[in-house]
Amino acid sequence: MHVLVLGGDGFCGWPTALYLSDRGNDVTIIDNLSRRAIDIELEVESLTPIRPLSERLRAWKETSGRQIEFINLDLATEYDRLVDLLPRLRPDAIVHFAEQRAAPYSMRTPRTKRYTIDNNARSTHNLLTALVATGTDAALVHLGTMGVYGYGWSGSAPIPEGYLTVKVPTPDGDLEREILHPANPGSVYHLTKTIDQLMFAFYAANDQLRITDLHQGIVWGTQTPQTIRDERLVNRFDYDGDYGTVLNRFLMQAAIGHPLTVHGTGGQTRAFIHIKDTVRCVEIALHNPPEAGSKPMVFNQVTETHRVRDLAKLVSNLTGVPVANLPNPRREDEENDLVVRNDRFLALGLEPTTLSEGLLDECTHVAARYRHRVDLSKIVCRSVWRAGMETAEDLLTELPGESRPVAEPAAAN
Ligand code: NAD
Ligand code: USQ
Repeated sequence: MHVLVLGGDGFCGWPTALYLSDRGNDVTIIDNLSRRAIDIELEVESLTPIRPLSERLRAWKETSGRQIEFINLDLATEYDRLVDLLPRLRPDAIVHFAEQRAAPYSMRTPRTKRYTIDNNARSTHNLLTALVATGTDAALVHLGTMGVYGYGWSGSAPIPEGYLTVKVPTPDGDLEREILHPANPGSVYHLTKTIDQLMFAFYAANDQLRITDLHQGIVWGTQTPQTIRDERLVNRFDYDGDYGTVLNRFLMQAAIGHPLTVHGTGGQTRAFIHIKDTVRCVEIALHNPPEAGSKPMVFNQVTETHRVRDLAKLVSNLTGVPVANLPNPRREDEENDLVVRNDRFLALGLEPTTLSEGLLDECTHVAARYRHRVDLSKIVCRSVWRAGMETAEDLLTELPGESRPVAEPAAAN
């Protein structure tokens, strides 16, 4: 297949591009490198020293013998160029990762709220319009989020894969209808993914586009069998308060001896997936597109759920690093349960990689290796959901002398 990977320079997109290339597909990355520009804006860098994209692609050619093409294009603003490109590229499939993906960044300022909506909604809509305008019949796989469902809305009922069957009372009796699960976004970023869902529903019905929406949980881990082949292929590792996600942040914090930054009670339950499974799930979705004319297919791309405080306790027990309960900069339920259906990927052969000490070790070791690159002033989350919300001071101002070894379990606080 010829696969376009939109956002292929990012944390999920880069390992996916390499994996699909390794599996014999022709891959073209489209990316405007905006994520690298946001690093400069926030004055922070990936913990791992990611190389410029041209160097990454050269290294991949040297190690695998395979070529990945790159086109620098802004999906949100360069519609005409996209329309010119699609008939030339003639993709069989498109994977769409190209959005601003950090909830805290999306809540940071009025400018970042507006940027997130503009960038994400326009990128997705430009893509859909361009597919129709050029008659490109490619299967589209989009990376959505578990956060479209929100947390706690369905109580103990398992969250279905995208659709809910409801009864609509009418004077003539109840009508049974299948509807998109009600949207309950918890941030402007999550809101963009709920807007994407509506666009997909419309374009699948009106133009018969074949669309799969992957409602992915929080991705953790760093390396995949492809990115580990050469240091120049190393994947991005975000640890800062805006882009770092919870488990990778805890593993990085453990590696440098920084208290684990639990927001509030840590009673938030979230869904997780390892980066190695992200790339496999995308491949499975690419091979199993919906029929033209059917509604978008939704997969819950998650392998397990965990409560934040349990993750902190696990990492603390493994490393001896204490847990710090900080004021929560977000507006979110302090405690929620989460039960998620993921039958579709399991039925299609996904063998889940679940949290294990080995994988936690691997990630902690990556973090320990690059600990000298950590900027301690970027660790505490300071983007608040409403003006005036309390945040914590920096917990450390100097890097502790030595890397913390991954030790036998010790008591957590
Ligand atoms: P990322 O920020 O590392 O990568 C996104 C890439 O898209 C970047 O390389 C960026 O430069 C590019 N991009 C953004 N806007 C663009 C535009 N207008 N035109 C062209 N390129 C553009 O994010 P990620 O962690 O790799 O996430 C990828 C996708 O997966 C996102 O859509 C995100 O919402 C979704 N997702 C991520 C996670 C996670 O834990 N990382 C979890 C669930 C879903
Ligand atoms: N949290 C902490 N301490 C931290 C960081 C986070 O307690 O140091 C808490 C947050 O308050 C939140 C939970 O951990 O309750 C998850 O936060 P996160 O930053 O790991 O994840 P989130 O903001 O939900 O976003 C990430 C990705 C996003 C993706 C989403 C999947 O950045 O792109 O869509 O995970 S999901 O959460 O399933 O919707």
